[in-house]
Amino acid sequence: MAYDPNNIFARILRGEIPCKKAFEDEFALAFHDINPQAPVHILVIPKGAYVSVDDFAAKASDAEIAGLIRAIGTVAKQAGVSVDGWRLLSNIGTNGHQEVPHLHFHIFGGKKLGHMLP
Ligand code: IU
Repeated sequence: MAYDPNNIFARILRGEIPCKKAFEDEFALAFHDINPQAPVHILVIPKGAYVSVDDFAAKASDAEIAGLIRAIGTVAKQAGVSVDGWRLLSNIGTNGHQEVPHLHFHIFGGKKLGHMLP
């Protein structure tokens, strides 16, 4: 799938649409999901234009990959979910039910989560 530069998360990155920011550095932006599915539900996205994990793994630099993973760890720690545990999820493509075509990781936490089954 080609990257659409006008997808909603690209527009959030450009500051055209507001978000409830949780964290930002040179590699990543994190913001609270508009429709939270858990007491903590934060999305972490790379600053680069990548559709999904597939695209990111194929094209991103090692620095971008390390930066995004480190940002995820920082966000989880700052959100206070690291002690009791949390879940990291990325939906990919049609079968994965990905709605927004800019790579994003969901951080869920703040309660005992149910088992995750397809
Ligand atoms: P998905 O993994 O692509 O299915 O998840 C997209 C998420 O983006 C979903 O949880 C939405 O609630 C969330 N979201 C958002 O936080 N802000 C928005 O403006 C839009 C979607 I559109």
